[in-house]
Amino acid sequence: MLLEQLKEAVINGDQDELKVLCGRVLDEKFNPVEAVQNGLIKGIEELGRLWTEGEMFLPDVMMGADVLKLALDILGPELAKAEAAGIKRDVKGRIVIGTVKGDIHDIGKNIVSAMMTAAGYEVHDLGINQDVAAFTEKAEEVGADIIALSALLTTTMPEQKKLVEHLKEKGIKEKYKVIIGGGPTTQDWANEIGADGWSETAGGAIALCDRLTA
Ligand code: B12
Repeated sequence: MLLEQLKEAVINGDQDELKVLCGRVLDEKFNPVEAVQNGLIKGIEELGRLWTEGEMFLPDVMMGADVLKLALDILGPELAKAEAAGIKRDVKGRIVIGTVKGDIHDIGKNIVSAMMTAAGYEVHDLGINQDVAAFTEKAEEVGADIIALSALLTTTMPEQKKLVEHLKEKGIKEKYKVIIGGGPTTQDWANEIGADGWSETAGGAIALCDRLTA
């Protein structure tokens, strides 16, 4: 019931309801990992599906993403405690993610980033308009396993290629798996630039990360 309500709150983009439900998760000592994985994420997945099928509009997706982010902020400390207590939440790997230089689209990236966090990854989100050096420096600093690049414009896709080249030039490509995504990108583009993976959806991005870090 609570899981279903969490899912609905994301779909409806209902922040007030979400805050009440997160309060219940905390008060009733409901497993926070369960709340994220089988409640909130189900909501954003459903919203993404409805949006793809034209049954919801983009602002609905944005509101859902905001609600999901808010929930992760509220439940964050509990998720960390669950991890400390050994409740099934291993940090599966470290990911540096961001939107490439020249590009300010971040809705999809934020969804992917939130879902990566919820799926158990340690995520370092650089935000928008980030050059290749920023990705590389952060990845070196935190010992990342994966560098994830979002690009929504055909004019900014070349930044994804530049990152792979930059890593090769520095002789550190082997240390990282590079994954890419965003509207105009394709598996062919990923192959062409030597990226390690591509996904069209946020759910697919998690499956991809799981494969690459297995
Ligand atoms: C919202 C939007 C904006 C907003 C962005 C707000 C924000 N905070 O992000 C605003 C209004 C600011 C904007 C600006 C512009 N936009 Co715009 N925008 C869009 C729009 C309508 C939706 C994009 C979106 O958020 N989709 C929803 C999310 C959920 O989908 P997504 O980003 O694709 O992400 C999913 C997957 O791709 C994947 N994914 C995403 N990132 C990653 C990363 C990894 C690693 C992985 C594995 C997967 C993954 O998972 C996500 C979830 O499933 C699109 C049209 C469209 N239908 O896509 C145009 C669009 C992207 N914009 C476009 C353009 C041209 C612009 C502008 C240049 C317009 C202008 N002349 O100023 C500027 C560019 C500014 C800049 N420098 O970046 C064009 C791009 C054309 C092209 N192919 O180059 C589009 C396609 C519209 C069009 N049909 O012409 N835009």
